[in-house]
Amino acid sequence: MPYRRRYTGLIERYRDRLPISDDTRVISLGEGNTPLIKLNNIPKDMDKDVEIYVKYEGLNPTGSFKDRGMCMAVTKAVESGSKAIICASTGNTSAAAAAYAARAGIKAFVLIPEGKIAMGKLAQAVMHGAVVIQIRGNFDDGMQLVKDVAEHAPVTIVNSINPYRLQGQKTAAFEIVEELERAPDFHCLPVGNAGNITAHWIGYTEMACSGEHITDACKLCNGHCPYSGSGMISKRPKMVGYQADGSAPFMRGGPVKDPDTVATAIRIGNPQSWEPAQAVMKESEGWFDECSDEEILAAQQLLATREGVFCEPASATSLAGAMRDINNGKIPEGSTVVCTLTGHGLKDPDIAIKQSKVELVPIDAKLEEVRDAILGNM
Ligand code: AN7
Repeated sequence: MPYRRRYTGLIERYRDRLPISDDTRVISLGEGNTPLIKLNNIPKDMDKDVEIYVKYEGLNPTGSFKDRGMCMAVTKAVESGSKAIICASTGNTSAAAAAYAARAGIKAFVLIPEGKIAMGKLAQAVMHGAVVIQIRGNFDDGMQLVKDVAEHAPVTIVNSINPYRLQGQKTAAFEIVEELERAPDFHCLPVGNAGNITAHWIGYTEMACSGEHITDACKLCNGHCPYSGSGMISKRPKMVGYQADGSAPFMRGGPVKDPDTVATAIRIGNPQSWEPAQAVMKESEGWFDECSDEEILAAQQLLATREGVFCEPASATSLAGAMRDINNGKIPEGSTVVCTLTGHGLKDPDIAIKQSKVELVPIDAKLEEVRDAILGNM
């Protein structure tokens, strides 16, 4: 048997491309290495000649892409001697922060908007022993409070304003390039704070880097440009960011006061990575657009019923937008498209059940009744 190294997470995998030293204690749960699934049925249904892949980030240890960033943020927090981390969150960041803090043996404080967080995410934060602080306010209020309180208490912020978060998250782009042996033509993501779309651009840019700082966004790599001189890819993708229409500050040209959407993960009105995301769009020649809640839920259901992939509502925004732009020709036929599915469908079971048309009426536990139930639905 050939010796194969056990996969132990993205920090070990990409150690030479991350700000990690030999004696750093790595806090990992085996994050990364997620499947890039080629859609079989949806492109056929659309009658379009496009290759659509979904990067299923819901298969990370806590069920979202946040684990990529959180392993780096917590590893660096522990390295610097921090005993506590803090974040504001629409749910997934708090779940990841809680889990990685538990793993590291430090404390996690999480600020969440009252009543607007999916049940699975709340369960995770509670289960991992985080101190959960519910505020009468939204994510944006929580983010401001976190910034303020961090000046008065010995806590490390692990929201994506922590630069190590984006360093971890850039590795998703590495994995995609390694699998496709090139960059896709278009990379579509749901956008909230715009940290993840920025992180992907850093990743692609490092892979395209031929030794010089070629662009403004490229400088975001902070000198961690291991591909320097190699130029693994010759072309970077156009980055496309989709927001929920009730929560679309990038489409309105500035912060939105009372953001609202069924996709609670991206219910964010004042994106923390505003400037970098604008640079990403300019450099990649990509664009922002918005999707309605109906489009988002329809795409979520389509993925589940036609492809067997269950993602949370916010995640489906990437496919909802991509399908519209494929249909209207903005994404032309012949393109290779990657849509990031940021979180697992099990995060938000309430939404799934609520939109389901299946009637859960019990029948008698008798052969005839079960047989009729089957034959009546063939
Ligand atoms: C499933 O957990 O901001 O554009 O506090 O959970 O990088 O903010 C979540 C964001 C997309 C948006 N999809 O990513 C939080 C939080 C899912 C998410 C996003 C989030 P960014």
